[in-house]
Amino acid sequence: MKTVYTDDHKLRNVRTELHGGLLVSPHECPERAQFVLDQVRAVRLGEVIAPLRHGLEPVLRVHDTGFVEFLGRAWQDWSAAGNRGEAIPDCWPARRMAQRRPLSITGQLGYYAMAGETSIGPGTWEAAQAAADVALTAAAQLGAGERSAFALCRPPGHHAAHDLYGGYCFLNNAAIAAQSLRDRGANRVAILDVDFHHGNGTQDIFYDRDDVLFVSVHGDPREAFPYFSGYADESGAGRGAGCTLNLPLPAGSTFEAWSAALETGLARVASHGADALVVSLGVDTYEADPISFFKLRSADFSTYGRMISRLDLPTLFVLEGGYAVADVGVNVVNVLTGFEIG
Ligand code: 5XA
Ligand code: ZN
Repeated sequence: MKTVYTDDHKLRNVRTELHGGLLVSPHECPERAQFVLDQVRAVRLGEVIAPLRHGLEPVLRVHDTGFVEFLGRAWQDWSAAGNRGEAIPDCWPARRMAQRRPLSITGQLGYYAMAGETSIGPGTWEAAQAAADVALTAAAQLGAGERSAFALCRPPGHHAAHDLYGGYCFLNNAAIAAQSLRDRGANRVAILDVDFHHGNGTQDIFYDRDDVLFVSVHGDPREAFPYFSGYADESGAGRGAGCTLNLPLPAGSTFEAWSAALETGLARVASHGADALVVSLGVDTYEADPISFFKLRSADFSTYGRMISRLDLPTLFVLEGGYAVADVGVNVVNVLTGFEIG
């Protein structure tokens, strides 16, 4: 399996994350990608190739133009306004407030943010663009006849909605890639999100569509971020009715419960009749992950890689979360090698 990777992810290296009432060193840090890359090389997964630049056109197939323009200038506007720290919002358009984009950059951060932990710094936008390019280049590998490809990208993407950032995500790499597969001729695409957190952004982007199925196994949003998305009764709307499947699980869930939910999700993917599968590959389901509450062990990641492989679909893996930094590489690559062994 080829891996698409660029050092440009290091351009996002913010100092702060709002966590537990403190500004801490971000869980989503450059070392994560380095551990994954090291493990890709250690097991000789396959060639590591650089992404091609795709520009903004494929990004704008799933994201709002005003949102993308905001991301492109947020850091400059924030600095020019005289702020000395990294850019974080402090006010949101909550219930019964005006849903209007303010002129103030601080107001715009609140307008476009779905969460407050995600600081914007110098290089955030450039890294987000590079991550989208990684996902698009990996998707093109499937178009070129590869059975699978791995987009080793950060920042992650699955919380980024049509016009929202947050949860460490800016551009939705998996959604951009899925749309590109559709635009390259796939009639139906399925997205399987195995990250611990619900992929609210991916769900949002495809919620009323029947050509892109979204299936997610995640921590019950009554107890887990993103709290306001990922309930079992969210199942799609309009033409997309029945094309979203949420499988929330309680705190402490082990691989037994998790893999049973995955089987349900895989059966739904199979019945969708997809031409290609995109896996939002977060490994924060790991028992030692610092911000999650499932109990998967490293060997379980190989097992479920094999389970996904049985769908026998061209499959694109896109890196999402996973923060037990030293183990993140082993767990990600266990999924990929499990998939390859089949
Ligand atoms: O998959 N999403 C994440 O891992 C980010 C969670 C952010 C929690 N504040
Ligand atoms: Zn996550």
